[in-house]
Amino acid sequence: MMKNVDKISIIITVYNKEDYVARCIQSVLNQTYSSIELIVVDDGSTDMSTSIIKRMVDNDDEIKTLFLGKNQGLAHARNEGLQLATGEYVFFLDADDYILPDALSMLSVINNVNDSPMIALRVQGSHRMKPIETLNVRTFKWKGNKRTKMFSRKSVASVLINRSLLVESGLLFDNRYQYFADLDFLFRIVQKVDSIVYVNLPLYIRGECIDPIERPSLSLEPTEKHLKELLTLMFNKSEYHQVSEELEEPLQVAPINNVAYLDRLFLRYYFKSVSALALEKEEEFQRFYEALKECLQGLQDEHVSRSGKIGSLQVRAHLNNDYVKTLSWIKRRHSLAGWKSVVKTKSKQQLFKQIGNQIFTKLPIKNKQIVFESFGGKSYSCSPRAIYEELQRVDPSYTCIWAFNDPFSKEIVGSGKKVKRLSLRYYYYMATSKYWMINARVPKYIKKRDETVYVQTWHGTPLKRLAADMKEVHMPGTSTSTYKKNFYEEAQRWEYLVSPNDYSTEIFKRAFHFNKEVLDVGYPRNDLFYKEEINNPTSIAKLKERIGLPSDKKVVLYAPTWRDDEFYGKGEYKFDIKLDLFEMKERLGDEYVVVLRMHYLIADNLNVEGLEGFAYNFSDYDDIAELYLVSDILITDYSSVFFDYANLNRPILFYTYDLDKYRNDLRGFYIDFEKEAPGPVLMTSDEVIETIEDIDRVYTQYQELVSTFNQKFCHLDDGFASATIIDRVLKKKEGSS
Ligand code: C2G
Repeated sequence: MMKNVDKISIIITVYNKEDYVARCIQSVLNQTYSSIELIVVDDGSTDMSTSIIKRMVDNDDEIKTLFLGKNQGLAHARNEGLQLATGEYVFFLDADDYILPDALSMLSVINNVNDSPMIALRVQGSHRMKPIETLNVRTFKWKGNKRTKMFSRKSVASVLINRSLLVESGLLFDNRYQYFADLDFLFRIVQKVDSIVYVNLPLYIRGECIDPIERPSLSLEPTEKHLKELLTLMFNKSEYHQVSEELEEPLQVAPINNVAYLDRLFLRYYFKSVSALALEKEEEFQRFYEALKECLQGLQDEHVSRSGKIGSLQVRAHLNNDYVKTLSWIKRRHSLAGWKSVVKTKSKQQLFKQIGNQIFTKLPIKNKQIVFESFGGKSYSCSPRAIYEELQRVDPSYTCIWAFNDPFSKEIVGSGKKVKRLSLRYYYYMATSKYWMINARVPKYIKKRDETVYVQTWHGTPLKRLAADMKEVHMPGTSTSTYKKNFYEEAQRWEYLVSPNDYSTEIFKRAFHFNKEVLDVGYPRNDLFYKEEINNPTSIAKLKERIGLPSDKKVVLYAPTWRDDEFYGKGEYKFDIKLDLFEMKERLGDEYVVVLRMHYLIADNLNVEGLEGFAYNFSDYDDIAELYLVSDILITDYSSVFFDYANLNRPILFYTYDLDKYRNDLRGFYIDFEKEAPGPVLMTSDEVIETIEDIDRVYTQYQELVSTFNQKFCHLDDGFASATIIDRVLKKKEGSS
């Protein structure tokens, strides 16, 4: 019976959670429910967690803390916390999670909750937070076999448990488990309760794992780490049958089919994670082969027979100890799953993917064939273009393929072929080309063969934090850990990574976890600035005329970046121009025109009505490098464009109206922006206009900063980056193949 005066012991277990633990403890301190006993168990943290805990509890006698000298595992830490608990209820809270301020007081007034010995709260990922509809609180009573719903999260955190249940039965967490200690505990405890109340209110918030590579949460650890424990669970299966005779007053509970649940869980694991292990790390699979067989022997037939035809054949081969056949069924199941999804989804894309990955990748690879792609097929631009054009000049014998979303609208020079990205032909070229020269990520569903040499040119010197260096990711449709894990896996596919300067090399290696060959040769896309035949007043004047800009006006290029948290959907971002273009026209229009260049992720169509002859929308123009050449001044914000533009030694203004938010909440920066920016950092449209009116004087003031900046960021750019990359990648490889 939970009454609103019952004391709740909240047990927070912490191991190396310096990024989250303060938020977690604070969420308990903020509770509006009054009768709380907070217990913090620090399981031998070696990071700042210990000092953060000490600072937060700071001589508060009400808070119980336990600092275990060395890390002894979650089960042990939870047990230690239980020893200190005196409340009617215990509630486990993991240090990377937190609860909303009214979580416990709300529970105490919800009807159904009152008579339940176990109360489970709905858990919500912090990146999916929606406002809470308190009026529509729904509770469900899980009785009988419905109690197995309790297992789905495999965690005891977020559940209130009547402590007398634990005291009477002496139930503790089993130290042998690191990953499955909670599940083992739940298997045992659900046998001791008639029903569990589930409160469908997202009061328990699961924090995101912000470093899934170096410090993964338990669930993100690789299969081989979990597997040993899952096998132990399976070998102890008989223990989960026993109903609670050790209770003083045994409860009248209907038997619960823990074993069936465990068998199903095991099979799911066997067909998914274990099969993936067999395909990716066969030696690990071999190591567990015998133990897996023993577990399969203990399964009830009905579960196996529900595994589909090939699944059953795989199990049979495994039971017959036929390793070769088992592996071959795993491979067939894997390939068949792809074809099945083609049939199921009836999607052309799925079909192309399947033909590409399963068939084309078995064709011979063509050593003199290269796929080029920029910004996911959006443009003919950036470093892939520069390398391509140089290759056309020095060795046109290569077959070059350009991937575009809309190939008909693109014009390329030389003998390259255009192909529609994600078409069947595209999959063919991706599968059979020896080289990929690409400036952004390639979706992981496009298989890369071991023989393919993937040259990642990337697309900018980083100012804003990248990949693993970002804290929480605020982009739509992804969680922090998925984003970073995908990024990590992508970067592991690169054979070469192009770097524009030493500063980027250091960051790239760390943020991408990249330890293959860095081509630290400067940016191919900047080569043109150093080519006299391109970067001279006559050629620039011609270019200006060709693209439709008035020859008698100077050009201000406005090229801002995108905002992670302002979007319509995945990959489609909003941008609201905060420059007062009408005022600009009024004050600068006699001397200047403005070229507006939105970032390639911006989906908004710019409206330049009323600004004809002054503001030109060049957002769809292929290569920004040419816009750099024709412009006299650059206005940007946090975009990497200024690192490239700096090569031209022309004035750069930073219009950073949301600097604090962008730097502190959204991304974080690598440099002391205000100190190192090679131009004035401006907050209002008015300041931007005033600065342009006085540009010569302002630019002179920045000369010293500009030169320091250029030494640091443009020191490798010399006009030969493309040629060097061709030599280092193609010529070397050509020689050895
Ligand atoms: N770009 C552009 N027009 C803009 C902004 C950017 O053409 N208005 C191009 C430039 O080539 C720029 C590149 O896109 O260098 C990357 O843009 P950023 O604004 O720097 O942002 P992002 O795509 O997030 O890449 O290491 C660099 C980072 O990854 C940034």
